[in-house]
Amino acid sequence: MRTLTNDNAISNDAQATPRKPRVMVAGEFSSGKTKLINGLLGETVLPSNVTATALPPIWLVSGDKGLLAVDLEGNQRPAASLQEVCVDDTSYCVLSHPAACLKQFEIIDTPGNSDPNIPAESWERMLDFADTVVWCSNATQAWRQSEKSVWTEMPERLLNATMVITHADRMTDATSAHRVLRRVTREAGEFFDEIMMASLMLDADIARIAHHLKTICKGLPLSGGDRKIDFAVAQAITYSARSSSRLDGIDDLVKQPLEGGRVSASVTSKDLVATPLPAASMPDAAAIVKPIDAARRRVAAKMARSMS
Ligand SMILES: Nc1nc2c(ncn2[C@@H]2O[C@H](COP(=O)(O)OP(=O)(O)OP(=O)(O)O)[C@@H](O)[C@H]2O)c(=O)[nH]1
Ligand SMILES: [Mg+2]
Repeated sequence: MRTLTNDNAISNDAQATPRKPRVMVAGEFSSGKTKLINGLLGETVLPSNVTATALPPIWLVSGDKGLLAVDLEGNQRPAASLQEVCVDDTSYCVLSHPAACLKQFEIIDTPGNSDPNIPAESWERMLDFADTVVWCSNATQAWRQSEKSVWTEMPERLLNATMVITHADRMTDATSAHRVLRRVTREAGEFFDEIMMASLMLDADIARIAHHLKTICKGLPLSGGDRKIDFAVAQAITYSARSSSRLDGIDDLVKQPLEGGRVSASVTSKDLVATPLPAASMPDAAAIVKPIDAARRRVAAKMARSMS
């Protein structure tokens, strides 16, 4: 084990610079949370499509590659790989990585809120740390009742959230995609500042989401609770080209270019109103953005004032 150099703003150093914004990625089981995060990181850092074994929440911070596990009492210990982490007695893992986006904001990957293998408490406990939430919902069954139940209980300070309707490439045509988008905007609009539809198989859609996150993180009130992480105990990680198990995760770093999807399906709500779309193709336009309503702006401004 070696001590990691760490440019993570959450550090043991009380004199450290103000911490970075934290984006928690949550949503239904298998909705694409981890796929989105790997896309933002630019490589397959986390194991996606893990069905056999559950993983605890994973908090990604900027720094040399390293991993530690935090137990339910808050004790930290080094971990060599995600494979050795037991979900039952781990509150969350902290994984440091030099990806560019982590220099601007931290990301918290969470188990699916509807995952039958993991209690809801496992992801809900991470809400306290989050400054904003990206909620992934699969376009083929977007905004289920279980999602609405979660959001009706969401703390007010996190109603600055973004919804990403994933699997847009599974939509058969533009008309169906727009129908889903309109319905979700109507039914879930009150909970989200922005609603985007995207195929996570497309670099362009990932780039659009990354741009959106960088933009919102610039003025984001840091309302999440504090947490000091002692990186001196983190286990340094060596990337290997091959993995002995698909749960190795960060040891399983075969660089994978994002696959191409059939359809690019990020569109703006403005497009929906103003631009008739050719029935057979999707526009390669900016993400769907629901205008932030004035009340939300007031809450955000109030929070910013109270934090300063
Ligand atoms: N076609 C398509 N497949 C996607 C998309 N997003 C995710 N997937 C696939 O959906 C599966 C589940 O993705 P994950 O990223 O593991 O989903 P998750 O939300 O992290 O799942 P849990 O952590 O198990 O709840 C994987 O096989 C992904 O490759 C998308 O936009 N389009
Ligand atoms: Mg996942």
